[in-house]
Amino acid sequence: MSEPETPERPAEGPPRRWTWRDGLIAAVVLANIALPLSYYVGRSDSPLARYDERFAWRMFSPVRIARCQVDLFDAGQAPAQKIGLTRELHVVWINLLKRARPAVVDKVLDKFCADGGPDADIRISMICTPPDSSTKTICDGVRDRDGDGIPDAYGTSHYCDDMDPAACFASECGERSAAACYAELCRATLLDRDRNQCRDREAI
Ligand SMILES: [Ca+2]
Repeated sequence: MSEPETPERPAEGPPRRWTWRDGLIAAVVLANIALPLSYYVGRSDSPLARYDERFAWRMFSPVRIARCQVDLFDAGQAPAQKIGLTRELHVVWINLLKRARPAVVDKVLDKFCADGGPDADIRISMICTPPDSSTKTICDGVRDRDGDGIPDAYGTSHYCDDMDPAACFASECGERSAAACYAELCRATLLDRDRNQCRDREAI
């Protein structure tokens, strides 16, 4: 009886070398991790930076639904004149302004400051809904039809679980009035009208 034949092991070739293709793939993967990571780590202190999610992982981000009230004023004349944005800017720029895109804010201020010459005095007011406002019942509105001091939204909010509306309101706003609580939790002033943006551009 003959011995079963042992299959021959394939000859081992030289170890695989790192090619330029491997380097290219690694670079693309690294860039796709590093770019979004920069939104979460080492982000600028500017209040606008949180709203700039172009390179972030934003699948579940509430920032996308945040909206801002933006007004520009020409204070180089007295009294200061509100600038008609729809007359001066394309609607796409206005929509991006309302999403607090820092690069867009910067370019818009560049334009109006340049238009106004060396003594230009352009002010901007930007008040936004904070990204986490969608999880706060008070941000659904302060209307109180029955006049019991509790905003009506607390009667239907799924954030209240088994709490009664008064307890739910107190758990979110404490001793604050509905109006004060709304102003604090649902409206964030990102840019204040008090500053001449043409003189202090590095603040953006
Ligand atoms: Ca009520």
